[in-house]
Amino acid sequence: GHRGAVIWLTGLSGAGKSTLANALERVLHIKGIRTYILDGDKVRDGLNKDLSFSDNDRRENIRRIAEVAALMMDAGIVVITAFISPFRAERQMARQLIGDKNFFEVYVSTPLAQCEKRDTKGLYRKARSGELLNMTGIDSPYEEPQRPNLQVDTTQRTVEEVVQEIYAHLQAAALV
Ligand code: GGZ
Repeated sequence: GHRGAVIWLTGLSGAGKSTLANALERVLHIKGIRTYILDGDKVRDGLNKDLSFSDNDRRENIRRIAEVAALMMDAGIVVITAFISPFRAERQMARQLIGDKNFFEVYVSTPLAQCEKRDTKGLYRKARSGELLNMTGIDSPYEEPQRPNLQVDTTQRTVEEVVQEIYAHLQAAALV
């Protein structure tokens, strides 16, 4: 089989990370590539049940996810992670743990205004009204990647177009 890799999506809540992860997985499956998506819904309800959205718990969240992704990659799986992962230092730590040549960081840079307009889960509204604390982009920081492997914005383009672009870059990097 193919070798493993980690495709690390980072960006605000509502930026489109999970949607892109799922669409990318479909494209990779058609090519016969084994994948696994790690995202908040699965991981924060299970492995990381004990973690909040404080800065320190977000760091621990990402540390554990990076470790799990590294193990799955060693099993030959192409892992797609979809976490806000707001801190540069932890994303850098993940890159080092996984190995630069196996790690592909995609910054899903949909602007806050657009994410807030979508507000799929009503979290931004709650954060604005003070009902929800520590919301990324409102009262909790997001450190933009300075040199991601790829930056994509889903505002002006379809999910399929963006996924084709990601796939082309993964191929160019010999990751898939
Ligand atoms: C950010 C929050 C928060 C706060 C709940 N801040 O859009 P979603 O709902 O489905 O994805 C968000 C998810 C973020 O979890 P992560 O594990 O990706 O975050 S981090 O990498 O920073 O640890 C959002 C929901 O959880 N959510 N409260 N306060 N997002």
